[in-house]
Amino acid sequence: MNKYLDVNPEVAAALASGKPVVALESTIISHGMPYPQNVQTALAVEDIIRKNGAVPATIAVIGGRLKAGLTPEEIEYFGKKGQAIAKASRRDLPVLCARGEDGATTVTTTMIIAHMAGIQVFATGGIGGVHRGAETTMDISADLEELAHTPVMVICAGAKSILDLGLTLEYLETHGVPVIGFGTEELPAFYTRTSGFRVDYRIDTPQDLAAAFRVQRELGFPGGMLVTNPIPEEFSMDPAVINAAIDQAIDECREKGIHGKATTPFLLARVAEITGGDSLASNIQLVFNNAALAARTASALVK
Ligand code: PSU
Ligand code: MN
Repeated sequence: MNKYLDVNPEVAAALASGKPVVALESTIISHGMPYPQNVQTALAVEDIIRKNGAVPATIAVIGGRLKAGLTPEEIEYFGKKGQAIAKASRRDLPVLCARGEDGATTVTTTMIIAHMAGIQVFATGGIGGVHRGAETTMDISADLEELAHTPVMVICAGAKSILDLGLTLEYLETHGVPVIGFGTEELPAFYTRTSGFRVDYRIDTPQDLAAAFRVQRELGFPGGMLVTNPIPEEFSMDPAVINAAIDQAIDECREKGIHGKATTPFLLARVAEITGGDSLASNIQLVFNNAALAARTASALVK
């Protein structure tokens, strides 16, 4: 086991006895939603994973330790500190660990720590990707690179159209990452079930997701798999409303000259503000939906 890793006892016991475990990220708590809904959602997601037969492992960096499995108190701490916690991507881990600091794990670092702990399935809301205008800014999320290298299945609701979804799919294709639609042929766009872009494969059951992931391991391929699970119909948003909010947020981001790791948190917060509680309610529901699918898939994988 890695000397910087702490696996929470319940998670360690589940892994040792071959029980299903689902990883969860902490940037969605600190940077993805406002307090207190972020904490309520994170705790509710853990409950949903348990009700669907798996053990949750929320992942974060605390005092320079890589944590697989947080206590409710630690989740509250991340939620309350919010954006004051450093957003930790792959490049941040060496210095954060050396200094004994805290970090909120993105999809990238959650995959890294999940893999170190032996967790294969990870549920979240949306992933990072190729930003609009990346032809000139070169802003491409490290999440895509991690999917190419680290063998974890990431179950999300697609990506928000704060990104260039077409270029994001091109990048994933180049790097050999299978993009699966759960019950759909189309890439979902987080708040909406459709995007106009097709996924590589449609898979309809957790058992078939588990089978494809198992073969990826047996082939000896290093990378992960991206499962995109559309938001339930009743919570999906009007594309016109959400796209107008996203366009406005991107304009403001450019005017303010925001760049680098601050871009995604700024866009997420502005879209949530512009659309009010509606987008937050949708965001929470799609995370619940992904957590349930992840728990069922992790269960199928250990069978
Ligand atoms: N997209 C969302 N919600 C999120 C994020 C992205 O819809 O919470 C977070 C995730 O933690 C993701 C990170 O891994 O932002 C990507 O940041 P960047 O674009 O800076 O790589
Ligand atoms: Mn970026």
